[in-house]
Amino acid sequence: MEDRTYTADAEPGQTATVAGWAHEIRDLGGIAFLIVRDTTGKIQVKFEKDEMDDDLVETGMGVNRESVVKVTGDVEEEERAPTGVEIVPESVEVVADADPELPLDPSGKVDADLSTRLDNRTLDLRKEETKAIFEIRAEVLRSVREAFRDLGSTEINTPKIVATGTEGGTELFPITYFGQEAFMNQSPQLFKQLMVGSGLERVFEIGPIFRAEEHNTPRHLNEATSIDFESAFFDHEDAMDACETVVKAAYEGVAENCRDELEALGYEDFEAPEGDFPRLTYEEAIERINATGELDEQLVWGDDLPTEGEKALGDDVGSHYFITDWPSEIKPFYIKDHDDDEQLSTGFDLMHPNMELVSGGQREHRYDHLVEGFEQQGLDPDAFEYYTKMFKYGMPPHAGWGLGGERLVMTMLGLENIREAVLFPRDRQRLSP
Ligand code: AMO
Repeated sequence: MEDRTYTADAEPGQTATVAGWAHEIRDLGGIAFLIVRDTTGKIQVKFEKDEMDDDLVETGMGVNRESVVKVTGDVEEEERAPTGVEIVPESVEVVADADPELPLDPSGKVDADLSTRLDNRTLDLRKEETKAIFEIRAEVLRSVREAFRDLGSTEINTPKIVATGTEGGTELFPITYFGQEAFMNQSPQLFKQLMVGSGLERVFEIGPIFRAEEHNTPRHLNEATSIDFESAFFDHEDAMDACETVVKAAYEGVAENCRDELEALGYEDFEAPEGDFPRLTYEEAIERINATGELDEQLVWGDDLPTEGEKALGDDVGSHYFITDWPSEIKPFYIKDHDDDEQLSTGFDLMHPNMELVSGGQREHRYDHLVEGFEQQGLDPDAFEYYTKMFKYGMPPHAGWGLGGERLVMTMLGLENIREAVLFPRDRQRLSP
């Protein structure tokens, strides 16, 4: 729009046109205020009824809240105005009227439950705090991309419609692809691995993953954003180093570039995690969980860590930490075992004290071992020939990981529900909007 001034840029002495939403209308008798809100903030528009044209006052006062308005007038200094300036209007135009019955109140005075908020995201993101979450999410993705580029990796995009799954057969969403059965992809795992054997060597991808998980929890989505990394000539230790760098970069980017958003969310002392993330072996992890006495039954080697166990350990460690050296039997076929102990895998998880953020590991790059791994996991290697075949033509040792984008934002901001970090979440109940 021509000649539009953002509310944050309106300077005293200027004649400006601001455009935005009617945030509030306050009629105090002889004087009245219309607060106009745009993406940069709010500005007060003052109506002195005796001194102004009746039509102008009527238009200004008759605006329904949340209508889109355009106001032109002189910007003046006014100490008592919330931002220290106000507009004395020459013209007020209602550009798009809003129904007086709003499904939720963007001024935040009336609370709305999460479901109502998700049904009305447009209005929900007019609230400063909700908008702040998505500005921060965008900054997380920006800084993560930059960190990946600094690590010398190339961004790739791999197919989301696939013929076979990788992370487990029950969690796939089937679709029909020109009369043939296909699936929504659960992870770019196999494709990113194929690219480390290409001339690219080190790659990353930020994209959707689809999981037909039945459970409906505050930290699971059926469509999530996976931040994936994979590098040739990396072992699991190198992959953990890269993971630590990228997670810290996300925090540092937010601390540096999202001060207003953090303030809107009430964070006074947001800090990026310092020091190295501790690396505990799986064995140490189960011992420490058992020692907390929080579980009814003691964990034994080979058990997956239950949510309460992760929580007890997280409280005990108190920072981000890795769990390494998992039993091979509970890690997927593509994870390589330690050379000197095939019961022990190079798989690792990065944990936030409250939940798992990342899974990764060094990969099995030897063709024979890989095909064997498929068979052991009950998968038909022939269905994955497009993948296994490339391991016959010079596949370097490699390692990588996948980080849940929403979980990163959720844990960073202490959100109670992962859905708060997704514009339009997909879960058991929610397929629209
Ligand atoms: P995994 O299945 O552990 O590993 O997924 C990696 C990370 O993605 C996030 N995540 C989810 N977030 C929200 N809702 C879900 N349903 C969901 N599923 C996963 C989690 C999790 O830690 N191919 C491997 C990664 C690798 O080895 O490179 C994989 O997909 O934060």
